[in-house]
Amino acid sequence: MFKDCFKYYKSKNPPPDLEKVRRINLEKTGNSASNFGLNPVKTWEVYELVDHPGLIFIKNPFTSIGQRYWVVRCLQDYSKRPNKTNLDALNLVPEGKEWWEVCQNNNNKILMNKLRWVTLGYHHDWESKVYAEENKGEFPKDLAELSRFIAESLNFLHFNAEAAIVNYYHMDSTLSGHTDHSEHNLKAPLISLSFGQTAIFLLGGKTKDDEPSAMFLRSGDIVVMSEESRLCYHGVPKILQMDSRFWNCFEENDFTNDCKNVVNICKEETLWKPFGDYLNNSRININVRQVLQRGQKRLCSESDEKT
Ligand SMILES: O=C(O)CCC(=O)C(=O)O
Repeated sequence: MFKDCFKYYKSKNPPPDLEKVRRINLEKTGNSASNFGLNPVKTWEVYELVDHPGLIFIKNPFTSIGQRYWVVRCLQDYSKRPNKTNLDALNLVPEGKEWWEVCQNNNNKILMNKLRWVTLGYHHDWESKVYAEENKGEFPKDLAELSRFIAESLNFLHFNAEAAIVNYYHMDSTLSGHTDHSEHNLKAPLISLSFGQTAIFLLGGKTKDDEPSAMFLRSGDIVVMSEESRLCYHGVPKILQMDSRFWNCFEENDFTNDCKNVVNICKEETLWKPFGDYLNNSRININVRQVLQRGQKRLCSESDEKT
């Protein structure tokens, strides 16, 4: 095996496909881990589940301030219109106002607990489970870059974040077993980021008859579903309250980012407090997918199909 591989890369004619070479020195090219609130890639603890090939688990590679950054983005920013949320159908947020702002102004805990999901980029259609070109918003640049950085660090090259579901869980929330199969590109991995309270995550097989494995997803943990596990059943039967507050274990770091106001909130305890209070009883999961095939520019719209 080793010999064959050695020969492959040594060959002059034909030359090897250099895309296959794992880029370990990502810090030296463009974005560095610290731009995303991540610790250096070489310090990451990366595991692949023996019973579930393709299921990659990265044990919290985020710094505390990095965790805070993504939590603030999910609560304060990604929840804003025109992104879609489960609240749209309920008419609870007055026109021209935003959910987080309304909750903070009235200390409205009931409204705060009502946000269950936000969709970004190609919006997930909960009924048809079909993405459409006409049902698409802008995908946040910072989240797209973070996702690409994680994917490339694991040697999944050319990952484009085109759709995401942000799930907001409270202590009694669950997510039933399902597969994520709406994406045209099922070869690209699905990247899942967890913040806040701990989830029990179940990962099964291709059918509901296969017995699932249970694992904890704690704040900062990353799960990548690729290859064989990409189309496996998974769900969240329980959220557990944990004493540890991973987002408060401050270390010295030089976190900077284009979203200066968000970084400022993360560094200033009084500004961070409402976000920390939310997280004490909640979990946030960001689930990022690539929808299109490599080189594909758009989805066929219904009208294209009729012509
Ligand atoms: O919350 C999680 O960890 C899983 C979320 C999920 O499976 C989904 O959004 O499809």
